[in-house]
Parts: sequence; structure tokens; C-alpha cells
Amino acid sequence: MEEAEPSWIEPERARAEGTANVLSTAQIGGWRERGFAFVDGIIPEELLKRVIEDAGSAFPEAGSPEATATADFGSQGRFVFPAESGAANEITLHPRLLGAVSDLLGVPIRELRLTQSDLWPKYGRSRKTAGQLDNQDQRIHVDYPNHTLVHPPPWEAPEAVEIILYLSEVDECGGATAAVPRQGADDPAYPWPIVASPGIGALPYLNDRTSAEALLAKQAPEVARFRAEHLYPREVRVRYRVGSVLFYRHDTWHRGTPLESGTRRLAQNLTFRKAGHEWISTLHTGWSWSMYRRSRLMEQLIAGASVDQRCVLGFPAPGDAYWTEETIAAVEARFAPLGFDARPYRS
Ligand SMILES: O=C(O)CCC(=O)C(=O)O
Ligand SMILES: [Fe+2]
Repeated sequence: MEEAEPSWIEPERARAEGTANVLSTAQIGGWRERGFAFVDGIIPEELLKRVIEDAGSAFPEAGSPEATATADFGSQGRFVFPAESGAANEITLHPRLLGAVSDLLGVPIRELRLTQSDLWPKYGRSRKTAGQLDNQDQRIHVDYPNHTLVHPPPWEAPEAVEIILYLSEVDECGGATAAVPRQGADDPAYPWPIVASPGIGALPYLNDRTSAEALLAKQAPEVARFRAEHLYPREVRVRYRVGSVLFYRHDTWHRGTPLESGTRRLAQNLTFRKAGHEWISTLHTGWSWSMYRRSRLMEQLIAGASVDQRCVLGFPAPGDAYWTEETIAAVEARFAPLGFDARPYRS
């Protein structure tokens, strides 16, 4: 079958700084109904420049031997929150980004929890170095299987936001993420539960599209047919630029598409969930584990963060039962030497 030309969507501008919401009603509605919002103008350009400098020099150059061997997600810990790159951390807890997530989930920033933040390079390669597990031309999938212990709740009650912040230009690298917009409750692309994907139930996990679809055609032909009929033909690609943000969901069909050979795409992936939804796991080591580092990076970050930012890391909010005169004094004794102001927890 001939593949149709992919269709594209352009980033929409977020609302200006200083407005109550970061995202427009249409952008919020798009995420809730269609399954994603594609937005720019959230992270300041100066901060984008800094993080690109940090990441650009930390990762192998495009076309280098290490680049050719890199064929999966992630930074191997190098840019996991809290990162040595202050810029990457600032993005993770940026008030505009948190504001946008709060708009999408309809809860205050204090009720958000960070569960993933990593910044990673993806390389365009002419060879699928990792074979069936290669991430270059991905099979269409949903992200929930490696984020939640259960299954996303019904569509109307999302509990988490998935984010890709692009730090490269699609015109230079290709590799646009593709997503399938959901069209209402009866959309044949979105039957419930969502299980028609490699790695779910008994279906074997493969990442590469060609290998995954070939195996499904043999082992679960009805699943392969569903995907060929309802998913791939409906995907739209995001025309990302530096600073574009794709907000999507754990139940949104999507995939990574091939980069131009010899190029490198940088992107930061983040996830926030609602407080209390503990079945959505934090993908990294617990934040306090980094407090063993001699740099005191995390202690300084806690001391200098806003009350809202601290809450996003699980620090108790003012008024929480944790706080008593004793605990306030104790936490103050720990962090005041680094600039922590305990007043919000006293009043
Ligand atoms: O690289 C991309 O554009 C998407 C990656 C992705 O969806 C994943 O690794 O789960
Ligand atoms: Fe994904």
C-alpha cells in the first residue's frame, strides 16, 4: 500500500507572560479532547540557549561513532533531574511550564508531582543499529506501560501530562513526533482498554515499526490490522522548532519518526501527575537521593525554590500535617544556611 504524505501541525503560541493561564482555552480543550496540544512561547529564549549549550557539549556530536551506536531513549542519567545543568533544572520547574500543566490537569501547581525529567539526544542513522529495538522509526504506541502500574483512567479523567520540549529544529533534523488525534468517544482509533500495542499483555515488546508490525501480523493479526487501518493513516506530525512543546497523555497514540541521517535532535521529556496518584511511578531515583552529592545541588535547589516548586517535588505544602513548630525549626536549621525562608510554613 502506498503511504500518504504525512500531515503536519504547527505550534500555537502560548498566552503572554503575566496572564492567569499559560494555555488558551482552545489549547487546553485540544489536549483534553484530541489528546495533545502543541505550543511554543512557554520557556524563555535565554534559558533555551543555555540548556542547548549545556546539552550540546555533553552529548556526542552527530555522526560520531558513539552517535551511531545510540539507539534508545534517555541520557543514561546525565540529564536526569536534578541535573548538573542548572538550565535543565530551571526548565523542569519553570513556573510557565508548571502553569501550563496545571491548566491541563485543572489542579493548582501545588497538587502536581514531577515523575520524569530527562534531556536526551536522538541521532539520525542510516542503519538501525539496535535492530528490532531501534528507536529511529518507532511503532505507534502509548506511553502508559512504563509510567503506571495500572491503566490510565477513562479519557475524561486524565491524571498525568507527558511533555516533549524540543531543543532542535525539525527543518534541520526531521524526526517529528507523530500523534493520532482522538475524535470523540466513538473514535475507532481509541477503543478502551488500550491494549493493541507491542509490550502490552502478551504482545512482545519491539520498538522498530517494521519489525513490530511484521511480528504482530503473525502473532495477533487483528491487532496489526487495527493499527494499519486506524492508527498509522491518521497520524499527524509536529513541525517543531527550538522551544516547541508537545503536551500529550499516557493514552495518546504517538511515535517517533526517523531523523535525517547524520543529525542530532535534542529534547527534554517530562511527566507530571496529580498528587495522590501514586500508581504513576517516578521514573528516576527519589529526589532526596541526590542530596548525597558533594555539590549540594539539590539542597540549594530546595532552599532557593518557590513553595509551589517544592510541592512539585513532594515537599510538604504550608498547612500540611507534617508542619509543627518543631519540624519548621528543624527544616529551617537544615536549609536556612543555604537561603531557605521558613516563613511561608509558619503562617
Ligand atoms: O522521539 C520521539 O519523537 C518520541 C519518542 C517516544 O515516543 C518514546 O520514546 O516513547
Ligand atoms: Fe512514547
